[in-house]
Amino acid sequence: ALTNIHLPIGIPLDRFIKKKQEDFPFATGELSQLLRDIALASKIVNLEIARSGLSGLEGAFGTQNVQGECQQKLDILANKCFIRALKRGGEVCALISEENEGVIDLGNTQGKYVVAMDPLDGSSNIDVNVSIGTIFSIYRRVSEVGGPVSEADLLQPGTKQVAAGYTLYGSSCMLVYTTGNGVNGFTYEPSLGEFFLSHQNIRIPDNPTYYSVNEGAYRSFGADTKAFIEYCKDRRISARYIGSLVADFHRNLLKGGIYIYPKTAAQPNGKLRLCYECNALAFIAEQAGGAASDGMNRIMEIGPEKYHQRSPFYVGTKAMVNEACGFIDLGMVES
Ligand code: P6P
Repeated sequence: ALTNIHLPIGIPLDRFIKKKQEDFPFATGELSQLLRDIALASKIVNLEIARSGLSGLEGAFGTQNVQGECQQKLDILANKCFIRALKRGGEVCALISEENEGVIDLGNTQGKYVVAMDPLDGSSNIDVNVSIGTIFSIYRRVSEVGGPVSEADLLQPGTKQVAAGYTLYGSSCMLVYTTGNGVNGFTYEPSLGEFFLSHQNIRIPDNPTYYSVNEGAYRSFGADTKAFIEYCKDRRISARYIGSLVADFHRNLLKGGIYIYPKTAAQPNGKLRLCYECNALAFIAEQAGGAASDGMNRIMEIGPEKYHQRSPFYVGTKAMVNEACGFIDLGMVES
């Protein structure tokens, strides 16, 4: 009878990273260390979010970030957490963040990697207890190890990502990432202080379960996006929009669906950021069998020109992304 006792806890993240490292014969362990640094910062941010209602960390800090967005206290805390963890870990020489205008040089001249990240996305949802997330992309630096960091290090196309992922601070805290060999999800167990494998080799379902778009902006959408939304309604596809990209993306990744943030007259390039929001989720989506487009091009093939450039974003179940972009290909523009 003992044989049919199922051990509830999967393998810890550290052991999984080590095991996966063996998939890369030339791996020297730096990327593994980098992923552990991100997991550490995620645990700290998770703790601060969970108790922000009690610690006075809710609400605005009173400053604006480079985007002119009012910074929440937790945005700044998360940014500092990740910067400190990556600086101390030593593997990352530089990073860009939604919260900072230019490249942040961490002084790790021997670091082989650079990171693009949104330390806390969806932060308008913090004070109302809605899930929020961290999004990160990891690249190998193109400049000489030991030399100065270059702009080119942080303006690489998404196809050059060596790893990417997100932490979702939700009803449970999950870390989901890929190193180009599939997507795996880890659930945090606070009492043990560890992430454990809970969603092995995630594949995005083909069935079109959800469509996620802010229909409050419907009037400002192009005819193509309107046509796709009508197409979803005709097929009785359920609408789900949390207004927190990581949460909307994660639900669609597990259940099947599409997330759309289209261009509008007011935002001709959409709202989301190519380098530290779209590329990471595009990598995850593709590794899980899905797709990611700006409506015309594969997200990961766009060559970034600016750290904070925006992109229209269609991501999720491949057939849905193709249908949504297909409307655009048909050139269904406003008559
Ligand atoms: P809107 C949050 O600010 C965010 O960057 C994403 O997390 C979210 O999906 C989107 O913006 C929501 O934007 O314009 O629909 O409120």
